[in-house]
Amino acid sequence: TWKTHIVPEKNDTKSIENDIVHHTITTLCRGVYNLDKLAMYQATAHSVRDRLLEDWNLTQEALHRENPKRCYYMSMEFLIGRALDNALHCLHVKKNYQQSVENLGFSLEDLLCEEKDAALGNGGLGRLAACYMDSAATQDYPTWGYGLRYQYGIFKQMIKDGYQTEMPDYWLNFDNPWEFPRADIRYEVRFHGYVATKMNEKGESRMTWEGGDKVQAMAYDVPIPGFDTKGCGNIRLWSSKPLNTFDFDSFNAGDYERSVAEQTAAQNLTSVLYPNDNHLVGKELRLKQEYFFVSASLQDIIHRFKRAKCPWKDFPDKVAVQMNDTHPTLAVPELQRILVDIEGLEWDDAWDIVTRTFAFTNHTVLPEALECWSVPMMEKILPRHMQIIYDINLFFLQKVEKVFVDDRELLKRISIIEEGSPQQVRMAFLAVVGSHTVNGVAALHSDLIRKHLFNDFIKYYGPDKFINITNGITPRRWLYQANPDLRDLITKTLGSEDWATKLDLLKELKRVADDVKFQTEWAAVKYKNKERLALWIKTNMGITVNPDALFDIQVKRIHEYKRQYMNILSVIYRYQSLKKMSADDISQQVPRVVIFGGKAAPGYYIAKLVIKLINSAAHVINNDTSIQDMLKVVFIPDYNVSLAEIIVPASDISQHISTAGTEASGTSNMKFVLNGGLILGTVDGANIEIGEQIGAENIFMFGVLSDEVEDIRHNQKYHGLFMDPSLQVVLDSIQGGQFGDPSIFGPLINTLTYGGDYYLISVDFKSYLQKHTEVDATYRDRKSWVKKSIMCTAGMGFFSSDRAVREYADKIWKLKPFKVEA
Ligand code: DL6
Repeated sequence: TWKTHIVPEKNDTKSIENDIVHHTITTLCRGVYNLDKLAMYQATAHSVRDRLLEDWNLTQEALHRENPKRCYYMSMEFLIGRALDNALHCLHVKKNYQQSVENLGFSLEDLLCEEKDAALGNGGLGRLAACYMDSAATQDYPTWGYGLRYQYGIFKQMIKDGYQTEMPDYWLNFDNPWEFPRADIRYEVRFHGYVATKMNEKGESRMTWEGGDKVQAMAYDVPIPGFDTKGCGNIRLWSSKPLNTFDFDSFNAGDYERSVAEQTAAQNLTSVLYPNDNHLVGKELRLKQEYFFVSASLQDIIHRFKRAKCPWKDFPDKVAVQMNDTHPTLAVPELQRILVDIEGLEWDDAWDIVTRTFAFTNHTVLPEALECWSVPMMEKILPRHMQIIYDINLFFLQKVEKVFVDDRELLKRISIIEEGSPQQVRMAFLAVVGSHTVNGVAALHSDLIRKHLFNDFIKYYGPDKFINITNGITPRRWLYQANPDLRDLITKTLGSEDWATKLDLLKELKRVADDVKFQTEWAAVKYKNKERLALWIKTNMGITVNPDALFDIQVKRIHEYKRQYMNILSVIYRYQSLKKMSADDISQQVPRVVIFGGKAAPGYYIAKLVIKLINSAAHVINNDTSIQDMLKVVFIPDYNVSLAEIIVPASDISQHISTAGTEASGTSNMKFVLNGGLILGTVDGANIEIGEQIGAENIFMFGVLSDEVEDIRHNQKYHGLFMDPSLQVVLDSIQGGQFGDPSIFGPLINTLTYGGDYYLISVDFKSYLQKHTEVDATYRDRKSWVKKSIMCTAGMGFFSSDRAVREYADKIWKLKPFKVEA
């Protein structure tokens, strides 16, 4: 068949070389005389992509033919990272590619570094979406992701004079081999305009949304290879384009600028990812992005549904939509609008379809992250949706009122519309009312949203609508790919690679956790990973760190609730303690390298000051020879997915120290433990379940519990703070100018002193320091430490995103795997 002519069949090194050369000449129009690493990366990537295409086409054809129920994962963020290495592993062709590329005079590892990260996300939420796409593809679930193709991903972070500065991340500078533009898949999306009434074909009166401005959404497909399967998933990203209209009147009148203005505005819609993690900004452009995204995605889903000519009532049997946080919630009124206004269904029938289709994942309890949109803004941009939201709310409140007669306060609390000036639409409430199932992302988090955020809804709906699905991570990227030496050791020990898709098999490692030879091999792998990171730090930052030291890592978005501030305060405390010791005593200490990384939202002043304090402390500490290199501090700039792949395998301990009850789950905690890193953490998010799985003796936990937090805050407010003396000394040293101009850090220190210490650093500081002492003592006993490290990895089966996706498929989507045969 013609298929075999276009898809490379052979994966021997000679065929691979031929394919790479072929792409060099035909795709890139280059010859050997001007072939640099970037061009070689592109030619190699194209040749790998060819090999993926067969699976992609097979999968999509089979889905089209058999038309099983599908799930659509709607997410404004997909933090995918690099694709080439991942694809090579999924296709099991990495070794041969290594050889072929070498035969052509390059090193594959060098080429992998040429790829820019697809950084279309801020942090945990976006990376989770990427892990779930990997697991859905690997387990043959017919699942597509829908998102936006931002031209600028999360900004590049640079550190200048200790401060964060931001540079745009224009990741599409060069040809992107990992996306397929679908110029033929375009939908129109409307904004503004007005609502009118008209008669439909059946003679019924229907609302219609008219006028306004329209833009076009064009599809780009990003194939998501499954591991060990012919199945290949897809993320469809929308890019905004101007409609093919051009204001010739303005042009002819000489107003060229105005005639292109609309075109430019349309294009700008999907230009930039909002760089806020766990924080709402409420900008009009963001609201437009959200509607653009759900409108295009639903048009596409409905187009596919209609091809099979099923009746509308079957829609929820063919389509499950998961809303990744509230960002896609406008899909609820949008589907209702399409069904009632355009398809002519009755309101109740349409609403039944809507609520059997959608499910909603909540990822945060932080008030500043809960999306609310002002009613006037919504009325201006989406006038018909605002009416529909009012109606959804009215019918919902009427039902609630029937059960809770005369409970005015309850109605006010539970209303989708928050009274105020202006009124606001509470998107989380709209998502709850429009969904059949709502889930939190770790056991504690799900309990908290049941008890607080959604408590009134449980009174009305009962508890069953609100479930927990603890997050997971893909073991393919986060161990198999990122930690090749550990991968090989595990595979050798367990006798096969099956653990990569059945992560529970890791528990077999417990058998050898006491085996001295195995421990030695395990420790050697960790050491090598630490050397790899030390080399990166030396090469890129010029700082020498000793791989024999304890590597203590905190990498994540910089946020007050994540308490990087508490970490650096404890580092300063350690430094001061060293300064008080004799040279002999210093030499007896456990050497530490404390590594930070993470971006602060550009407008988040306090978080940016934390970065400055870390860098100022690092400067003083790293240049103080009197402490004999017993402490080093490193702030790795521009933390991203591909850096995480180097950092995570190198940790001895990592910190996940959010104020109890604030971190919904965390997923980097899972990545570190999977790679044999111990955890120093609070009783928060998924830390708790990690402790349960790996054993309390293998995790260092400290701090107040989530149900104590409110009382403590209340006490602090009325009785003032108690500043632990150890903390006071540290604050005094900053205020005394030991780390540069103290006036810089005034606002940061005030968050503790005058600001009421909302995140309870002063409360947890003492137990935090005690745990650090315990960590040092445990690290001295190398044998016991290595055993703990093995037990960490061995206990992580539960945290595979394969398990999490299976839970979504069984409990929410009612979705079966759909195996594609070769
Ligand atoms: O569920 C993924 C991830 C959790 O692991 C983090 O704990 C949580 O902070 C994060 N939530 C968000 C919420 N953003 N918004 N909106 O990013 O989700």
